[in-house]
Amino acid sequence: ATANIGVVGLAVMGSNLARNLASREGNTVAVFNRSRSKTDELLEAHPEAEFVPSFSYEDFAASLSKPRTAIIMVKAGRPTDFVIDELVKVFEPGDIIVDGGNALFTDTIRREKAVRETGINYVGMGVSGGEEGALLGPSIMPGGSDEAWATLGPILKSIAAVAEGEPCVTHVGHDGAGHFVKMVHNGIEYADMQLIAEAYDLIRHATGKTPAEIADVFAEWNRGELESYLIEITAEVLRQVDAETGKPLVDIILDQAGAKGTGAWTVQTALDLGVPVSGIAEATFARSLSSHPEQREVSRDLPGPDVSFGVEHLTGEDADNIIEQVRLALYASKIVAYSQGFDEIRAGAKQYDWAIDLGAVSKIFRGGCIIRAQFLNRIAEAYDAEPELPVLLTAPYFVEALGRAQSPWRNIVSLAAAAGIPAPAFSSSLAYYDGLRAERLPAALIQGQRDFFGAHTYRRIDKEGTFHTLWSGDRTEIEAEDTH
Ligand code: NBP
Repeated sequence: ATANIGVVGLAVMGSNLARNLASREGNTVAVFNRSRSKTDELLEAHPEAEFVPSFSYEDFAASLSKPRTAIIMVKAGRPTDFVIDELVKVFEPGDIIVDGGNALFTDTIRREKAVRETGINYVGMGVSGGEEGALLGPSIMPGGSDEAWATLGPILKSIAAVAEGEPCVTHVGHDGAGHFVKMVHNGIEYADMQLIAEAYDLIRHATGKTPAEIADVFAEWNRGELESYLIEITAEVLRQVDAETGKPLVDIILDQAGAKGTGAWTVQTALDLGVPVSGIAEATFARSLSSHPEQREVSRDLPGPDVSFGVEHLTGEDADNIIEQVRLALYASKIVAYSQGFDEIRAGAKQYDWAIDLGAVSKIFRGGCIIRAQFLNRIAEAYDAEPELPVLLTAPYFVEALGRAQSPWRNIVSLAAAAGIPAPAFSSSLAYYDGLRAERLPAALIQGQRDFFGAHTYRRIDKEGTFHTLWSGDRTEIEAEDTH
């Protein structure tokens, strides 16, 4: 046994993670892949890394020192179960199996329970940052037991991204907590990307600027409070020219957005938890809408507004002014999206009994991952000041930013509606914000309707108890059993 850590699955993520591990002092990395070719390719391409290759699960286990620690990086779903079954056969109590794939957190809860019965530790671990992150330093979200974290923690700290001197890894909570947080990270990523896309679309329609000119706008924004990886790469994508046609690449790419499912998981889970992540939901649905060409085709001639941007583009100061308004609307909507995402993490922690430190989570999002941004420092500060903060966007810093953005935010949402430009994430964020602020909501009327047709009862603002109006009788009110 010569290796202190192993990786199973040597496709792009696994091989990059293995190289990252091997590049750190003190690590010797055992590697294994189902089909031999990937292992051979990795060894050939990277002779500088001292890997310990194996070609069977038995040899792989024998190559690891105890407690054996192996990170699985295979296709999420059944392949992961298959590899776990094989590792359980060759590992011993006290060893650690880590799943670094994008597992659904409920699968992780199930697997942890089953593996724990063998005495082997099981850790579901979220890894964000794509291929580059895996190689150079991802943001890592491990769940699992404290015992496993004691062995795993130092290894993960050595390979994680570093933000402001701190490694982007924390022990999120037990069993599925890490994969839960990774899931919500991806949901927030969907919302952030959609908001950026809407901002681009609005600027283009309003000013007629070219993608390359709008790239300059995003590059400028990246020097301010919006500074983030996603804003940075947006500028890069908008600047790209298609080699074949000479046109902006963004105009050549088919406008149908794909998805691998983590956004949908975030929304489905939020529905189960009763958490309104409307920004993430709109972003997920916007991708779905884009990917129905047959529906879009038959809808193209539906009536639209008489006036629209594009007839006369704004120029000069007017253009600068609208761009600044879009920037503020984007920032405000982004605050809402992140607030909703952290709300889901809080609700998940409560439901599944995880002790998740939201401040620590926001800190590990500062580097390595796709949503990495300056902004995460503000979130960390908010939770440091008040760990039990019920709504993130009520933290003083965000209140100030939302105050600054008020009229531009409203103006941009109205302009988009008037011009017939879809801005679902911008407008739903504003609606959520106004819903939170409202002194009274029409939910009272809904309770009345529910009581009318289903005797679902209601509570009153002026006294304790549960009530029902005899709608089909003499319409007097009676005290009732609470049936929600
Ligand atoms: P893939 O998701 O494409 O999976 C390919 C790997 O799974 C290969 O090593 C393949 O072995 C192995 N595999 C399969 Br398929 N079935 C297997 C089985 N029954 N037994 C053993 N191995 C099996 O790889 P990836 O894109 O590197 O992603 C790995 C994981 O990381 C996924 O869960 C993914 O969701 C997650 N992730 C990806 C990213 C990203 O940016 N790509 C980011 C974060 C997380 P073979 O060579 O023998 O076919």
